[in-house]
Amino acid sequence: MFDTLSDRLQEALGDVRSRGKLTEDDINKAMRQVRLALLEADVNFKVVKQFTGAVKDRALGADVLESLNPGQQVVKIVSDELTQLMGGSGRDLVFARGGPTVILMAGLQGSGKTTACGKLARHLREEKKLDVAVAACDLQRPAAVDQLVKVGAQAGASVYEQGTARSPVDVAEWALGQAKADRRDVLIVDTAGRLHVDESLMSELSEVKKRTKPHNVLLVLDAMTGQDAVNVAEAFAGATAFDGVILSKLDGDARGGAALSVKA
Ligand SMILES: Nc1nc2c(ncn2[C@@H]2O[C@H](COP(=O)(O)OP(=O)(O)OP(=O)(O)O)[C@@H](O)[C@H]2O)c(=O)[nH]1
Ligand SMILES: [Mg+2]
Repeated sequence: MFDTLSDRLQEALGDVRSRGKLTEDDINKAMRQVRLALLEADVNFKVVKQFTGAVKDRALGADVLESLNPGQQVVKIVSDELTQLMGGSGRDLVFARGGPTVILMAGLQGSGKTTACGKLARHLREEKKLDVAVAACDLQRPAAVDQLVKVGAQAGASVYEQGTARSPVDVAEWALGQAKADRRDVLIVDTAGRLHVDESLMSELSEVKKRTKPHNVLLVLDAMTGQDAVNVAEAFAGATAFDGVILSKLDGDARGGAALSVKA
């Protein structure tokens, strides 16, 4: 998915790269191409503006144009800034010192929360050798519990569920107690989605948060929704704090710009 963007950027910088000498005009021309490439990849326009501005400032300053290979320096600046945009050093999950590390999954309906629970559980089990449990706290749809039971089992995680009779908040609290008693390393809490970021979703989430005190709240966003994912992230950020974002469905034909935009 990022391949298309990468190709377009290579193309945009092709002319600059091979030049022995560069003028401000050359930089401007190249930045116009870079801007187009990013916009076509569905990157938020504010992000694009900031990005090309930062690259230009650095390229025009600090003797880059007078250096021996200005083209390659400009390419390096673009690559540096892209890395920074993608998260720089990146953020890892926070792990609890004793007792289970709680990870709360939040997101809109169908964004990929339950699937992400399974993927994360498998990753933590296989790569970090952790004992992982998942908690079925999506009680909006009766089938949601069954789905997590299946996904959890496939990932080799224990599944804590109590059907749909109790409230999601009670199940969450109960599951945390179980995870402690069973000495699990990690508890991943699957929650219900809603069609929109609305009050009932947010109050349920904040109640679950209060009772389980998660070390990590992860917002799951559907990459296929493109720029709308950015709006959802903003709406969530306005209502409740989250520590990280999981972008689902990146294997689809999404243009990927959302990934670069959400970070900003
Ligand atoms: N191709 C692809 N499909 C995905 C991915 N993640 C989720 N899906 C599909 O998207 C649909 C919704 O995924 P779920 O994980 O059930 O989403 P959810 O957020 O738990 O949905 P609700 O519980 O209804 O709020 C399912 O059909 C998944 O198979 C992904 O990374 N790639
Ligand atoms: Mg689900």
